[in-house]
Amino acid sequence: MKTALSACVAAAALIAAASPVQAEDRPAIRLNQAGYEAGGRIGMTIAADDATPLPWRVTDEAGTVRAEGLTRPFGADAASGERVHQVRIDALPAGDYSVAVDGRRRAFRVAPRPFATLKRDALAYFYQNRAGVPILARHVERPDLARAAGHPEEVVTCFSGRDQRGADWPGCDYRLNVTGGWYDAGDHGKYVVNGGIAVWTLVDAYERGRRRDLAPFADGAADIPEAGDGVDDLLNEARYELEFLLAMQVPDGARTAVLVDGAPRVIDAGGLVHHKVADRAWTALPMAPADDPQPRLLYPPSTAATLNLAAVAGQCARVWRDVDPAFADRCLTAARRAYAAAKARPGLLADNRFDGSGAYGDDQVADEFYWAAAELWAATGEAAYAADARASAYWLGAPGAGASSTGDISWGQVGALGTIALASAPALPEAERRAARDALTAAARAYLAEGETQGYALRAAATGSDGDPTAPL
Ligand SMILES: [Ca+2]
Ligand SMILES: [Ca+2]
Repeated sequence: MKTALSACVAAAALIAAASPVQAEDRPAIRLNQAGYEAGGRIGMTIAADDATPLPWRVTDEAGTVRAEGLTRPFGADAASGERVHQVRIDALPAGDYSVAVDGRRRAFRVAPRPFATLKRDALAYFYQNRAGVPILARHVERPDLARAAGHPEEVVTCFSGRDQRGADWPGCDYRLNVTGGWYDAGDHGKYVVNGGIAVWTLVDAYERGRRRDLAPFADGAADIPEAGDGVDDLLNEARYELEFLLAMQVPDGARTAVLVDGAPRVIDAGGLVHHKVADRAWTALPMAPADDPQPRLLYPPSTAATLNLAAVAGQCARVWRDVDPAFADRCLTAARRAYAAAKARPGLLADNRFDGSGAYGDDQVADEFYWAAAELWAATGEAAYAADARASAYWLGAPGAGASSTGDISWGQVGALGTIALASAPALPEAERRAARDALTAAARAYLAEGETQGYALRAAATGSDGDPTAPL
């Protein structure tokens, strides 16, 4: 390893020595490296200090000029720190082209569906993060991505002992079988509040496809073990996490400690949902899940985790109704229990006090309440859930609502998920569905317009919110 690394460093030094103007040689024509959609608008950004427009020209493989014009000087772009120009081309047919600007040239491709493989890669991410089962070589891109099962029998009890802030936790007298689900991105923890948004997004993609008679992951389309079982593969992958989320719910009558006024207090926690299952202490990096030597523990229930289950289990009750009615019933029961438990305990906020895992703290759970009420309303049509959704500060038209109900989405900002549920649930009153759809359309237009204010046409301004209310750690 060291020898190979040394060789690389030496080679890089040689290249640097031979290229004294390396920084200026960077391609100044920046474009979409995956290609452009045939028939769609083409945008490019040129790094250039010039105050006046520069001529540009697009030629095809035969050298025939297919488009030409002048760049639009944009000026200073805050996100990149560069001064840039922009090129806009209305459309080109599929083919290979090159663009020339100011003595520089760059090749690009226009194709009917240049991003078609992206969704497959995105879904493969979830399979490769499955806990509890071996990741099989036949389902992954390279043999070295296969691995042994991590935490194949995760039957765990509650954290006990002193936390990093000096509070003493008593543990609990029950164990839950929480085998399965997905690991978080960077550690062996399994967290409800980021599992919830991921499940919801996959199931929502299934629903949106179905409304348009599309099934991008019809049974057999994905490279997962459940391909061929008769169920849409998107639902298979989502259910792998959903089963874990359901298992994280505290049984009726069970008692465990939660944080009340900064101190652990034992309560009847039935219906609440544990925030996470994770290692007692941080492990070294890198470490394969199967090699994790740390004890695994349930961490205290939180209102946010409980509402995540209420929302995705409510969505499950609707979507699985004609796929697996028994599972839909199970989801609905869990969703109702979770929602009631969260209403009874609205102030259980996770904070950063345990070693070995991220806090995923979120001190604003009004958006989670809105999301859960919207999903349960969509699932049941019941007036009590409708009343809660309408009474929410996130309800469209409520004072202070607006961007929060339709804007940036993250694990801790889920208001827009509630609005999307309202926009699409067929059981809801048409006027309210229309209001939700109109608000979402307006938000989408605002993101597009925001892109026009950016040198690289990014749909989020350099000074905008990053979506996360708190850091995960
Ligand atoms: Ca399947
Ligand atoms: Ca929140």
